[in-house]
Amino acid sequence: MKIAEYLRCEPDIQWEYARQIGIKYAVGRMPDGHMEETAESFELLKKMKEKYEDGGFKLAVIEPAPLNQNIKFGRPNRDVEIERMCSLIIHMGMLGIEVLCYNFMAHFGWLRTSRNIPERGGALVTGYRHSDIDHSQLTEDGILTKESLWENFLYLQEAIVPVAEQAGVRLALHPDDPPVDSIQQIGRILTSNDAMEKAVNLVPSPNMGITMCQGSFCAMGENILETIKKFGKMGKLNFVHFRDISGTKHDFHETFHDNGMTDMAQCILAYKEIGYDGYVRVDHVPTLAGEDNDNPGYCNLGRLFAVGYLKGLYEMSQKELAHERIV
Ligand SMILES: [Mn+2]
Repeated sequence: MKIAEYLRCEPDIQWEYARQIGIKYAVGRMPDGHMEETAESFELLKKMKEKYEDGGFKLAVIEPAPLNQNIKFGRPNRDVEIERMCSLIIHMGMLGIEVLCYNFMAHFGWLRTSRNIPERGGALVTGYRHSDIDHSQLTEDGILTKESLWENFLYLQEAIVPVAEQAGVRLALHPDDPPVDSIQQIGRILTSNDAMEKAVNLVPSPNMGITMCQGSFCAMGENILETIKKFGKMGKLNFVHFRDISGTKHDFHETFHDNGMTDMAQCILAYKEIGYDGYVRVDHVPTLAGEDNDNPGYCNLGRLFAVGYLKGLYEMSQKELAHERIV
């Protein structure tokens, strides 16, 4: 596996840290407020790629996709958004940007009800408690059923999967986070191992796969090792988010990477076993002492710890002797 870091598209201190801790690959985020034009313009995406290269990183993954709520709700103007996604995929192919990480969460993206839960030593993490939300209250988007979501997802897949195949880009579908049935009567469908399997096979293609967001699968209650092996053996692992939680889908909080429910060392060995050679990035991390908590999940110190931990496990997994000892 290749260890990447999620880096905003303007050089900042995270870029410096990433260089210093030996990261060579970037998961790039198109500029906020300009995602749409960047997706539509080959020139802008090319410039973005070159900026990462100038910083010492190969831009390997784009996350997330540009605006796509109309697609998710199946609104009449969804085709504009679909066309834009297709342009992005075609441009990515031309520029050698290998993977697009996208999701199919409508209205609510990754959602938390708390952003300052104390974890080890008082480090702050985010959490979700389903009962903290009044689910009888509708949002301005009203009701969205799971059936509609599946139909709308199929409509999207029929459009983008052949384009991705043609462009040589891999699609990495992210599961829902939190993986609950619905939030304020907005349905959610990518909430189990089976649902993810169904989703990647709706429009079959070797280019279609998943983002193995370990924290999301963990919240589903799925066995993470089996999930890695299952999708790995199907050739459907296109990207990995390395993250952990504690709790259940209806009540969980995030954790340090060495302090959650999952045996992370065994996960890395499972990726090795299935021969995963794609990209992995650490996902949400705790906010540590002295850091402001304005951007929970994405502060610097926790990332440094998490990347170091991931690099250590990865290096161990590459040594056969260590492999025998751990297993
Ligand atoms: Mn994730």
